[in-house]
Amino acid sequence: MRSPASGWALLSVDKEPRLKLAVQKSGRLTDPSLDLLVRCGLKLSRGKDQLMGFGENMPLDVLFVRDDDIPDLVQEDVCDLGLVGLNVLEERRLEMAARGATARFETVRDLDFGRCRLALAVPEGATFDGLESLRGKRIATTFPFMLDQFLRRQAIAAEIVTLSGAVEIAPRLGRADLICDLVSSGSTLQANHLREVYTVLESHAVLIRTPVILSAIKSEWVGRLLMRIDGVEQVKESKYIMLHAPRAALPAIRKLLPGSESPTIIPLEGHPERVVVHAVCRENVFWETLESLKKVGASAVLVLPVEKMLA
Ligand code: PRT
Ligand code: ZN
Repeated sequence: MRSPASGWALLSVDKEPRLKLAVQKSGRLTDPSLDLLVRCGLKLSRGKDQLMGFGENMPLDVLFVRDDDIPDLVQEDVCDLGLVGLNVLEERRLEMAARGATARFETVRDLDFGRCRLALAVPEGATFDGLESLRGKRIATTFPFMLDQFLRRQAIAAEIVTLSGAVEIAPRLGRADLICDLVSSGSTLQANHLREVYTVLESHAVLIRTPVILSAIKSEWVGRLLMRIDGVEQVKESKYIMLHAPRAALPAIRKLLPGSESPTIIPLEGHPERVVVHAVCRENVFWETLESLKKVGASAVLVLPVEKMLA
């Protein structure tokens, strides 16, 4: 953990009302964060040092940093916005609270990427009969503050072994009885003969903002960015579906279209008993759905991805 305050302050002195958004420089959140920004219409050119990306078509620059630095960069108003994992935010918030300080970053959007969970995992052969089994055990983690809060809430006395990485090998090295670490696919646990037994926190990426009141121009751009993010998040799984169907089959078809509100029904020229249906489905449309649609009389079924949506 580095304190960004003095070094980064130099970057915030320019007079141009350009937004600064902190993004992880190199890690699991980098590609999905940049992908989100591209979908929001941002064209970014990156300098040679790759520390900063310049928004060519929006007054928004991206600062590439370690994810652990993002909460402080934002709450110290060096950056206006930041994209970071909820797990990093929560740990920082609790760490500050332990020192009697209050975190000042504000969460503005929960995002649909960076999904993982902070979970307890025990060696494969070990017995686990619920949280009572944790009593008196040594638990290795890189998130001591979240683990401490969890143990206190459960009124369980256990020893927290704080590590800076490679938590999954701690039980094998005899440094801990079990671990509390981030899990996504579970393959790291499996490879290390560990069994996931309890979720402490469900995490995902979040967009945070500075507590400071922004200038009118910056505020307007934050508003526009949020609206675009909402549009991108809305259409992620959405599909545009078009089909022909007997008018009589419309109630059955409506039931089959996943997450669609009010489909558009258009008469089919020369076929009074048949109609064209256009609908936006907010969920993915699987082959099984298409087969069921065919069974109730649909034909000429087309499924298209939705790129943008503005409510
Ligand atoms: O260098 P920097 O400090 O910026 O990066 P970092 O190494 O601290 O973070 P990084 O890139 O590993 O993760 C960034 C963020 O991605 C995390 O803070 C989480 O919010 C999110 N995230 C999502 C994950 C995972 N999934 C994840 N699986 N972060 C870490 N892991 C690790 C986990 O610690 C374990 O080692 O992946 C391993 C388990 O993965 P599975 O798929 O085998 O279960
Ligand atoms: Zn990190």
